[in-house]
Amino acid sequence: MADTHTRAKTGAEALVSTLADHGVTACFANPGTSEMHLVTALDHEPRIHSVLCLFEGVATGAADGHARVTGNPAMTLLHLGAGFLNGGANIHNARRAWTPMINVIGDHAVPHLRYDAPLTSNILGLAGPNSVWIKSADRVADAGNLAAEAWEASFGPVPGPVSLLLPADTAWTEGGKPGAKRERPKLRAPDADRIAAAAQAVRGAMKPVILINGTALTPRGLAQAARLKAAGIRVLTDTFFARMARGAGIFAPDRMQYFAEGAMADLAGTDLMLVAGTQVPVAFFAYPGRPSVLVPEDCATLIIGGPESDSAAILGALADTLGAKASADPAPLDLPGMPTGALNAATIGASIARHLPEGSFVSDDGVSNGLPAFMMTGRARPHEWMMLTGGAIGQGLPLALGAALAAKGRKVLCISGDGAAMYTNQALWSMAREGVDVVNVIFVNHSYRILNIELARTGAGNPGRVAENLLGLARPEIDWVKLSEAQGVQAVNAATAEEFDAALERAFATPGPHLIAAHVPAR
Ligand SMILES: Cc1ncc(C[n+]2csc(CCOP(=O)(O)OP(=O)(O)O)c2C)c(N)n1
Ligand SMILES: [Mg+2]
Repeated sequence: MADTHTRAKTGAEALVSTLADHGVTACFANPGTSEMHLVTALDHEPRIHSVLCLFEGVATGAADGHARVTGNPAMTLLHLGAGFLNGGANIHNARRAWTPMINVIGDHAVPHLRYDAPLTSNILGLAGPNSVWIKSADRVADAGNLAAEAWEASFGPVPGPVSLLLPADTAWTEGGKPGAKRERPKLRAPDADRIAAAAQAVRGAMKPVILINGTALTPRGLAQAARLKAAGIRVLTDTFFARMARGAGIFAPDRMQYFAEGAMADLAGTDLMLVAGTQVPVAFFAYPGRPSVLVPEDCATLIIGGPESDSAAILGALADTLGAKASADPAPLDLPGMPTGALNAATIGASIARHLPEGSFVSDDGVSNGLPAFMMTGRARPHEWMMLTGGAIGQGLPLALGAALAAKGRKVLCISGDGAAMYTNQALWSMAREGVDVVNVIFVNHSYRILNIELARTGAGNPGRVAENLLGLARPEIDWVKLSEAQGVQAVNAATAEEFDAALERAFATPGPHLIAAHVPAR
C-alpha cells in the first residue's frame, strides 16, 4: 500500500482518488480482468467503500439509492459493454430520477481494441444514449481530469448518470495526475420573469394547480408548497418521484394519479397548471383512444422551471410574490390499529404505518400492491419515500441496499412485487455481506398481477393458455424464504395480517437485513 505514496499514480489510481477528492464514498462493483487495476486502486483508497454486487443491475440500482440519500453521486465499476448492458435498466431508472451517478466502465487496452477480442463492443455507442455525459480516458494523463469532469457532469444541467470509460492500459500505466478540483454545479435559481408570469396567471385562474418534483419534495420545499396551498393553489406531485419527505409534521400534497382516465377525472375543471422541478405530465402508456398528455383541454400550462431547477426555491419565490402569509396544515400523527384477518395490501399498509421507524427510507417497487402502503403511511412517523421513476422494475432491492449503506443508523424498508424482486434478488447477498438494516417485504402473489390488469385495460382480449403462462409465476412457485436464506438474509413467511404485523415489528427491532414473504391474493 505504501508504494502509492512513493511512486507515480496509475491512471486507475488517479481516477479513483480524484472521485474520492470530490466526495464519492461508495463504489458498487462487478469487476473483470480489464478492471484489475481499478480494483487495486480501490484497495488503496480508504475514502471509498467498495461493495461487490453479483449482478450489474444491483450495482447501478444501489448507486442510485446511495445518491438519493447523500445527494452526491456514487461510482459503479462495470465490465466493458456487457457489464454496462446488464446494469442498463437501473441506469435508465436513475436517469428518470435525475440521480447523479458515475459509471466507470473498464475497456480493453486501446491497442487491443483493433483485434476485436470476444468482449469488445462499441461501448460509447451502447452507453451514450443512456448517459448525460460520456468520455473515454484513452490517455493516462487525462484520467484524473476526466474523473473530475465526470463528477461535475453528473450534476447536469439536468442531473443523471455519466459514463467514464477506462481502457486497461490507461488503468495500469503510471503517469496519472489528480484532476483539478471542480465546484459542485447548483440547480438553477428561480427565474424572476417566470415567477411574475406564474403569479399573474394564478390571479386570473379559477382552479389552478402546481405540479412539483425535485427539491420541492424536501421538507424545505414542502413548507413552501403549504403556503401555495393556503393561497388557493392545489399542489400535486408527479406520480413517481426519486424521494419525498412525508408523514407527521410535513405538508402532504396530492399526487398525480397513475391511470390516465383517473388523472383526467381528477384534474377536471383545472384551468391552469404550473410546473416546478419536472415536466408537463404524460400518461405512462398509450391506450387506444385515450390522451397521452395529462392536461385538460382548456387548461393553460406554464413551466416555471424543469428538473434542472431548484423547485423549492421556486415555490418560495412564488408564495412571496403572491403574498402568501398562511400555510396549510401539515399531516398529523395518526397510526392505525393492529390489522387482523386476511393478509392483503391494505393490512400490510396498516402494519407498515404502525411500525415504520422515524427517519426511515422506503424503497417502493411494490407494483400493484404498493399504493395502499403509500396511502396509509401519510400520517405515519416522518420518513422518506423513494419510488421507481423509470418504470423498469427490479429497482427496489438494489435501491434499498445503496440507501441503507448511505443512511447508516436509519432503517430502510423495501416493498417489492415478487416478479420485480426476481430481476435483482442478488441484492440480498450484498445486503447480508454488508449487514445493512433493510427490511424487505416481498408481495408474493406468484403472478405478474398488474399485467393481468393491463391485459383487460388495453382491450387485448381474454387470456388464453399462453397468456396465462406469460403472466403467471406459479409453476413452479418460488420459495422466497429459501431464496433469501440461501443468500444469507433471514426470512419468514407471513400469511395472515397478525403474522405479518408481528414479523414486521420484529424485523425493525433486530439489526441486519430481513425478508418477509407476504402472501397476498393473486386477483
Ligand atoms: C425491466 C422491465 N421488464 C418488464 C416490465 C414489464 N412489467 C411491468 S409490471 C411487471 C410484472 C410485475 O410483477 P410483480 O412484481 O410480481 O408485481 P404484481 O404485478 O404482482 O403486483 C412486468 C413484467 C417492466 N416494467 N420493466
Ligand atoms: Mg407479483
